[in-house]
Amino acid sequence: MTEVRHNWTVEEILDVYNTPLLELVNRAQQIHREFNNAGEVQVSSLLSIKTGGCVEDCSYCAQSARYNTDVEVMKLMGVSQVLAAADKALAGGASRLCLGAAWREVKDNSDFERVLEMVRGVNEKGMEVCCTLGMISETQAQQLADAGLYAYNHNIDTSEDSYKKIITTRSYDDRLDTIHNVRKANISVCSGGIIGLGETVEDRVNMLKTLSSMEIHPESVPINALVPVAGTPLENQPLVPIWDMVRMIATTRIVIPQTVVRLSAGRAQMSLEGQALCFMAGANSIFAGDKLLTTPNPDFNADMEMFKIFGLTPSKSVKEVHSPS
Ligand code: SAM
Ligand code: DTB
Ligand code: SF4
Repeated sequence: MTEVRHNWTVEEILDVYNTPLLELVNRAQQIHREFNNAGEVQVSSLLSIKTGGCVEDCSYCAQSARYNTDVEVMKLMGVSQVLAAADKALAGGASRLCLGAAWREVKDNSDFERVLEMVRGVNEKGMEVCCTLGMISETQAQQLADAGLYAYNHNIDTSEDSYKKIITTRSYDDRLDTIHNVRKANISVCSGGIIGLGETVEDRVNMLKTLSSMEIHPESVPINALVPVAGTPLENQPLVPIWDMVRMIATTRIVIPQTVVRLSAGRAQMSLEGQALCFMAGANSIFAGDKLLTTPNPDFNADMEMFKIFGLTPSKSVKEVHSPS
């Protein structure tokens, strides 16, 4: 039985990342099979409940008010609109709905009350509800937990060093504090990052070092490939080579073996063969639906066809909190 470790060193993780590719995929697949059902993929649906106009300066983001992007600013959706979207996602087979807001942080106001109502409503439909609303306090995390929130997404994005080059309006520690608050409220933690920002392999490895060192590993780790957005400082970044994505997913699977590794943003730019390799490397979750938050994602039916070809089935309700180590 492979041991779940929290003491991986940067050198060890780097060695894993640099393993010859097919050997790396093979090792990740074995570990994946040891810890998880490799025939199942957890499907999440994303809904942007408040879009654009964000005060933060995250260089990759279409929703920052500082950049001139095509995104149309939209104030917080109404509860009934969100519940209708939840019905649609449920009918399509999604077991989780993730509600995203372009906020720096949650404020204690009527908007937050409305989000709590959304969480209660979606939860009552039997779906796992996830939110990604920016920074939250311990009390706010507890309020979300009381409303029935299942998971909270808050990415560390990259290494601490590279973070400063990508975002100046908040610190790595701010990010870690929110993750800590989420954990204290017993909400499932979803935290990962983006590759393709111009970071080095060492930055990627350092990000995995931070995640794998957490006392309790995140129950899910999204790995996003940058979707370059016109108008943002990273608009001209080259697309992430699929081999980098495969390496990153395999390395995540090996160092955080029990987690749900989500093949997140960037799938619209990937071939089916490339995605097959990502699943072989241990990815076991995707975002489905033709839109992520603001950028395109593969069509839902195309994804179901992909699952059929690969012989994968969407898991109805993944219990991500299966006594994590
Ligand atoms: N405002 C909240 C926050 O920053 O936590 C929630 C929404 S934010 C859009 C969620 C995550 O999406 C970011 O942390 C980042 O990892 C990812 N993301 C944003 N824009 C992206 C892009 N253009 N390409 C890939 N991933 C992106
Ligand atoms: C995550 O790691 N990826 C999702 C979700 N968490 C919220 C967001 C991807 C956003 C991609 C860019 C966009 O559509 O604006
Ligand atoms: Fe705002 Fe989140 Fe986009 Fe950063 S990533 S600009 S915090 S919406």
